Amino acid sequence: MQQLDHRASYGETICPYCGVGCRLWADVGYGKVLRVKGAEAPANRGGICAKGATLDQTVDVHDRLAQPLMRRSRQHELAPVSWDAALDTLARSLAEIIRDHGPDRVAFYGSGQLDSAAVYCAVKLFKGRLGTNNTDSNSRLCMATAVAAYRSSLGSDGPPTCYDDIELADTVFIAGSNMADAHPVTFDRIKAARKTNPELKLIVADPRRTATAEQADLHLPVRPGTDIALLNALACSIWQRGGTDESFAREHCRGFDDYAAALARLDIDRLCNECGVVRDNVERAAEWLDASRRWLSFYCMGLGQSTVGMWKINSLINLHLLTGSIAKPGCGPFSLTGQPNAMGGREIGLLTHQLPGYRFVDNPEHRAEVERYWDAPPGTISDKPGLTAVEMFRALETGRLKAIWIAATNPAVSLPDLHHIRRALARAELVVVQDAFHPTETTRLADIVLPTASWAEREWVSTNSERMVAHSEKLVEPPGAALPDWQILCKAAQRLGLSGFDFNDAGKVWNEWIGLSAGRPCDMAGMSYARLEQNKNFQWPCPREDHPGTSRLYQDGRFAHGDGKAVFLFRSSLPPKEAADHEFPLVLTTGRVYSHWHTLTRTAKSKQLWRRDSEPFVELHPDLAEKLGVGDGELVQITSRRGTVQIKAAVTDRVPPDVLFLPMHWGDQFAPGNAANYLTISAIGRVAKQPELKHCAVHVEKAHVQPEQSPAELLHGSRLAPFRVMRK
Ligand SMILES: Nc1nc2c(c(=O)[nH]1)N[C@H]1C(S)=C(S)[C@@H](COP(=O)(O)OP(=O)(O)OC[C@H]3O[C@@H](n4cnc5c(=O)[nH]c(N)nc54)[C@H](O)[C@@H]3O)O[C@H]1N2
Ligand SMILES: Nc1nc2c(c(=O)[nH]1)N[C@H]1C(S)=C(S)[C@@H](COP(=O)(O)OP(=O)(O)OC[C@H]3O[C@@H](n4cnc5c(=O)[nH]c(N)nc54)[C@H](O)[C@@H]3O)O[C@H]1N2
Ligand code: SF4
Ligand SMILES: [Mo]
Repeated sequence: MQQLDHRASYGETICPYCGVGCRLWADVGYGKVLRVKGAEAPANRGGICAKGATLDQTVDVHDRLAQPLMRRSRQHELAPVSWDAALDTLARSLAEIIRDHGPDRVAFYGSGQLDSAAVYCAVKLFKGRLGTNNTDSNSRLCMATAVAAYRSSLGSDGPPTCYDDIELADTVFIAGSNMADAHPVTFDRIKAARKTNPELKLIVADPRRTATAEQADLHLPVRPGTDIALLNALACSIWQRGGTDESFAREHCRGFDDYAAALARLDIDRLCNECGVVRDNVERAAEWLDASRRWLSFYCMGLGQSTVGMWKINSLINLHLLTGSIAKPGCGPFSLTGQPNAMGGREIGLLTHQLPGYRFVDNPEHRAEVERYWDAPPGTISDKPGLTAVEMFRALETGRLKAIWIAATNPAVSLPDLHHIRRALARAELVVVQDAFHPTETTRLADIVLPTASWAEREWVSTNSERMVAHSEKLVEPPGAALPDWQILCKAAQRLGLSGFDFNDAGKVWNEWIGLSAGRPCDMAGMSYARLEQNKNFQWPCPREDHPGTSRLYQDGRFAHGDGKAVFLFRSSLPPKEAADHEFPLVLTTGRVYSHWHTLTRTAKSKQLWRRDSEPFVELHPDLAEKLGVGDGELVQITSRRGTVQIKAAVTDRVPPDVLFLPMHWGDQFAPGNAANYLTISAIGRVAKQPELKHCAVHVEKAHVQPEQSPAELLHGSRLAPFRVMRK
């Protein structure tokens, strides 16, 4: 950080919100963050969105957690305690459960918002010391399908592309992503590229006419859950019109003949019928992709949050392999990472089946390598993949799992089927929550709450959507006794009597981790902490201290499978787990708005953001509104097989008549009892185990009961309303 005078200074950090990973300049004075602006950096070139620009309003706020909290029993309220008391109880309870029932009765549920040092300490503690792979993160709700698809199609996780590909592409295909709202600075870059190059075509596949779709040359309003049909129709049309790059498909890929044979059996009209997109538009999109020398695809939760999300993404990658539009500048599949360090979690192994450096728990050599590195006796790391996010909560409800340690995520808002999540947390013997704020929907249900230093209050390292690893400075002191996440994990490990956690700064943790990345696909051995601090960012792989980093993967035409080939994986359509029917005739899809971040613990603090979107709403089509006798702004009651909520109608023809869109942001604190996830289904996919947050069946009617308080009163009044569903 640069000192300007004795009170004022200025520093640089990465934005703690989305995976674009914008670098920000912050003015600091009197120990506070005063102002935030976009910095000149590869990810954002000075750009910033409204969430980033209002970050200063989220730091020094009334509900920052400054001390550990604990309750004596479930009948008592949470009360402040010392770190000693909190860590003693935590360590004693965990040790007892492990002694009596074995390590697989405890779990760590983290997040893509933990920095890399914290992820490393959590993985080392749970997998490498306690011996349980019940070590997952909210990336399971988010990027797990992308991870599984990259691995199966290309041989390893990791987007092969970079932001510089945007200006080099002839066509950009955005599938299941509302970039304009969710990754705005990258979308701005696409808009700017189109100004400079009016020939650059934009295709958007989304059931809704989003702010992103509105900018498109061609919007494909795919019926929710039917992307495989759309993507296969595109493949078939490209193949029929001779757009296949056969030499690439044969030389660099496996499975082309089988794939082509599968395409030959397809009937484009039938597929168009299934996905609800008119054939002319499918043909037009195919023609553009075929005519492009280089095309780039962006995708996010519209593909990923599905029980066949991995298959949807395999189908998209097939299109790149078919046209040879991959492993070259301006080309390739580009997953938009949701959270600021979800990539870091993937690299370091915060998914139940992974170990640091894209190693896997079911691989004996990988386990042995990591055990050696950690001085752990052979056999310490379990060979069984652990419970994933949704499975953890099911296991808590059934009693198979007894303790859960939750960090940097708010599952009492963000997991599907919230009535079930609340039952699960009520049944747990021990719930530890590590957060920067209190109360949140989840801290309220905890036995022990651990206060963390949040953005600006600690230095940290994160990896963004384009594999760019970046260092952030500490700008201000954390409140009270709050500590960085990695330090809390180390202190708890030491209380448990475990070795290997005596790091005295974040740099030491980082330098230990990158040793494990050496020689792996995400090689960061050349990014020592000192080098990162000085040069700010590098893209992996970066194997040596004199290596500049790597902007694109597979440029030599060798993919990460053992034989160097990518794989065509033809996937047939499979319907979502819960189809609309006579009882629940409409489809509910959920997602984000521009102005808010997830469960509102931060963006609700900003007056500007709150003014823009202060209340939850549900988008429904004018024809449906008319049928229900509901006007814009009137309350509707939406019911699924799991719950019912009351929300104001936003009548708009941006959604089709049989689809409702409900933002995920408002939980019980801001809309008691009316969170989107009271309705959603917890069905998960077979391989990636990602829940189907984008699709469930609902019934809707005009609401006849008015709520007692509006969400705005709840926020700006001094008292927060009690939850409707209390723990037992
Ligand atoms: N403002 C803001 N930005 C964020 C976040 C935030 O909370 N707020 N969160 C970050 C995180 S963690 C994530 S994961 C990303 C998410 O970023 P996105 O995935 O872009 O955002 P969502 O709104 O969840 O969903 C995107 C779109 O998927 C569409 N969709 C629904 N069903 C289908 C389908 O079956 N097929 C297709 N093709 N599309 C479908 C929805 O209509 C929606 O417009 O955003 C990141 N950025
Ligand atoms: N219906 C529906 N549900 C969804 C989605 C959807 O599209 N639809 N999307 C899913 C996706 S993709 C995601 S990523 C999840 C996101 O869901 P969550 O991860 O639950 O959302 P956040 O509000 O980001 O939760 C982060 C928590 O960490 C706290 N926090 C902030 N800074 C720090 C810190 O430095 N350290 C610690 N320890 N805590 C901190 C915040 O106060 C907050 O409580 O939601 C998922 N749920
Ligand atoms: S685009 Fe994403 S990373 Fe950039 S300022 Fe906005 S929220 Fe932050
Ligand atoms: Mo996400």
